[in-house]
Amino acid sequence: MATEITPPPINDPEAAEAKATLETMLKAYPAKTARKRAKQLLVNDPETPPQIGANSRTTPGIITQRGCTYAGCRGVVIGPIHDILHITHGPIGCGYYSWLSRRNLVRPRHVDDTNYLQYAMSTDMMEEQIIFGGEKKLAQAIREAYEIFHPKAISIYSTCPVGLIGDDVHSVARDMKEELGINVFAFSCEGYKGVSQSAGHHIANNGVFKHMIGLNDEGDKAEFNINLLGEYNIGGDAWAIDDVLRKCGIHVTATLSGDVTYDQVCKAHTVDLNTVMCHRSINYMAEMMEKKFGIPWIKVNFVGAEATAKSLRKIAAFFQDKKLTDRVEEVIAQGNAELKPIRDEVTARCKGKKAALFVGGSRAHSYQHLFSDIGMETIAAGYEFAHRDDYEGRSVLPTIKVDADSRNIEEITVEQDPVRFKARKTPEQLQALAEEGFTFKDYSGMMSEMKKNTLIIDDISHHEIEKLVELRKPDIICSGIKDKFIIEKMGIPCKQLHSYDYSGPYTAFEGAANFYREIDRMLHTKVWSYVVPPWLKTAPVTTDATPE
Ligand code: CFM
Repeated sequence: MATEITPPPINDPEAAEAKATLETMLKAYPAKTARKRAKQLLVNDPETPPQIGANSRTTPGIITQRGCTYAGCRGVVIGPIHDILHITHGPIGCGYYSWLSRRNLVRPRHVDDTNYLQYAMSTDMMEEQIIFGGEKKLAQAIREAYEIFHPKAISIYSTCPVGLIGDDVHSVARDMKEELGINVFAFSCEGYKGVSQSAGHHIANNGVFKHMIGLNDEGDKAEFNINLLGEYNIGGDAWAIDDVLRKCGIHVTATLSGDVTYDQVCKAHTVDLNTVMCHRSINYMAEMMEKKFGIPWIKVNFVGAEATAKSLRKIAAFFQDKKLTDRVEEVIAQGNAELKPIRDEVTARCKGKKAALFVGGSRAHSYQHLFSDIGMETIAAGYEFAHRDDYEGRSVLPTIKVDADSRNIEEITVEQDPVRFKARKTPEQLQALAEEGFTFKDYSGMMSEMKKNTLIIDDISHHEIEKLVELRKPDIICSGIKDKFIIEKMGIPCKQLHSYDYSGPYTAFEGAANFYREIDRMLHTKVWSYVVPPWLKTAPVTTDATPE
């Protein structure tokens, strides 16, 4: 029996088709699983976004794209800070699989700059530590790492067994901080701690805020001084954004955490505005910095030409400075002029083609802008681990139920700093901004920017991807390494939107040009015509073929 997805559409064949696709996907599941999945498979309505069952546990047995809490903390948010040592406390596998697997690029500023990102450090827990405890081995590893590298700071990450046996990583960090005289801090980011890597982002935000933000009050001297939060420099994205901001005269003190140093993070609280790229991974930090130091935040997006222009204009509007506004307009005009011939050429070939995007907690939304730039429509999209607000918009935040899995993650209490809190705008300035229609924290989520009756699929499974390809035949799918080759064996190109398949950057005007060309190339290479998808193969499969 098919599970009910949405109320039956009245005289809307498009909605009926969308609903039928989702029902076909659900048919293979046992009734209980289908009921749960039905809350995560929706037909979109941009006017009144339907409620989605996001950030819930994946049913065991379903092949998910998700990662673990340790990955979100160590790998995503803190790992890219390149001049502190990152030590994984756990068996060697966790350290090994988080070694250089994310393309958060770094380039040294000076010849004597430190970059530890090519190292994988682990306490290499063995049976003995699992039985008798691993705190001594951890302390020893910290000492050893310090003696070899003399870093400015050391960060420790707990893996699953550490939480199970109860090692107190925080007290080890405190002792070592005292012994070595450098900043040492730890994260209880055991893989099982939350339903996905999203919990690790939250834990990381708390730790960065507690142990790094605010340590150095000597800020950079710049007229228009901002941070770029939630930008990790995958394939050089942060560099492309920084280039365009620099042309406008906007200074970035810290990018959290793409190509960033420990010192930059320590003075991040001195800026006047926080701009947030990836809302999912860093919204906690933006909120905490506002509360403690008075830094307001706005959502930005530098993926796509229109989005880049809109974000630059919004930053300029915040500073209420004519000079800056003029320069921003010049940069936008120049960027668009350079981009236009490429965009036109690619649009002529790609217009009308269909994309589907399943990635992370941010890009499934932002990359739709790049596709619409070249006349392509996104027919289905979904996040791996985002929450309801990333789909439905921040206005639903008060209605999100806190379940046992979210209660597991510490909510730190942040208070206004009695000395360092400084309102960045006077009430009059805020009034003027409001009159111009300027809004802070205005993230409206993915659904309101997608067409009516498009498919929204949260935490998509391999089975559902196969059905999507079979039934809706997208011309390209953006996803990750776990799906890439399954999709390509079905004759559909798959662009990896986590790692960018060795290329990038894809942000700002420069990145847009790169992406248009890449999609054009992938769509039009002849190789896909040689692939026969499994459902069109008629030859019987035999297992006893005699070799010639
Ligand atoms: Fe934010 Fe990211 Fe993403 Fe993310 Fe990620 Fe990533 Fe991502 Mo892979 S922080 S939510 S946990 S934009 S690693 S740089 S590509 S899943 S969509």
